[in-house]
Amino acid sequence: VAATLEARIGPHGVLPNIFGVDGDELLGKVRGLHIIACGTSYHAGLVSKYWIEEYARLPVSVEVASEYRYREAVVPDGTLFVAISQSGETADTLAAMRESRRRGYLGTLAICNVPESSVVREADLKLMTRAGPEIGVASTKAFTTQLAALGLLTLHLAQHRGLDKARYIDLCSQLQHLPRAIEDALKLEPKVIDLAEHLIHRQHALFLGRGAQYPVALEGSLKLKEISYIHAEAYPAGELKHGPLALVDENMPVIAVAPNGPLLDKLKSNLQEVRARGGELLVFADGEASLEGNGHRGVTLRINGGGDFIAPAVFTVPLQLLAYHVAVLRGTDVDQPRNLAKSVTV
Ligand code: F1P
Repeated sequence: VAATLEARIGPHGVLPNIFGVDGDELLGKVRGLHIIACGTSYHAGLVSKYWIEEYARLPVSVEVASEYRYREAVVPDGTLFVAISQSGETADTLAAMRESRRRGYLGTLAICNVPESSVVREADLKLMTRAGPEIGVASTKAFTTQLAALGLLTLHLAQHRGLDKARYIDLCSQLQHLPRAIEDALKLEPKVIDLAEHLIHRQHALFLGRGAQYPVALEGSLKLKEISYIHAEAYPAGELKHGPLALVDENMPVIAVAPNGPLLDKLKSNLQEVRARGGELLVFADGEASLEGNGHRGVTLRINGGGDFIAPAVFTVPLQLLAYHVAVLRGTDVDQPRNLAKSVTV
């Protein structure tokens, strides 16, 4: 993450040449974004939808490449096509990007980890993540570096769109602080191992999040199913009562990602609904979030989120560690999960 951000934020904010070339002219014309990706990269795109819509006030749609490429999407004028891919060789993402050429986009941007990949070669603008080689099949540092890159893109667009200067500077300093905040989150590992003990004999798990932490809950559940083979689903917490609550009993652990901010009270009432049905709660809570007064008796892990903007990237790390330690305790092959390939090129 430090490498991805390195030399891309100056004293007055995000530098215009974050794409390697000056992308200012193109970015100045952007009136909306279509973000296309698969798997973990798709979840990174979903986080950025919350960021870009809030700070740059531009409409963003995020779609898996395997759907997008086979349907006739409507492309409003001034829409930028964004492909996110760790490898830059995922077949659906590459095909979607090629398909986008005849759909009238303003231009294409690749957010990718491999400079010589097909997706990067074919894009107009390139924003490189600098994660280094991913050893395991399940993406981990690809995700956090994609969030760092998408954070840069968000701030670049926000500046173009006239975000309040003080807020802009606050968001830049949060993003600069991200590597340190992640280092701190890694120190929670011993506590995460204790949490992992709660899941090792489970068949199912339910993840809940709100706002930009909802895609983080999706990613946490994907990591758990990929490497520990526990069936896991993630929902926006407000959707609980629209169906998934029927699954909650004492055999269903519920992992909640609890940000600090306006959505906290809403989440607390969702947790209460789980508690009332005997579900075991594992709460990943911001260090400053007050969880008192909701009858919550589950296990809580306190995380210093480092600010509202970067918190999704910081909370990701203990969720990844949770999946990792559950898998290790269950004895599955963390680096090479069954049935999965690192790069899906067909
Ligand atoms: C997309 C992806 C990964 C996942 C697995 C299969 O890859 O779904 O997120 O971990 O390796 O492919 P990419 O387009 O980001 O390289």
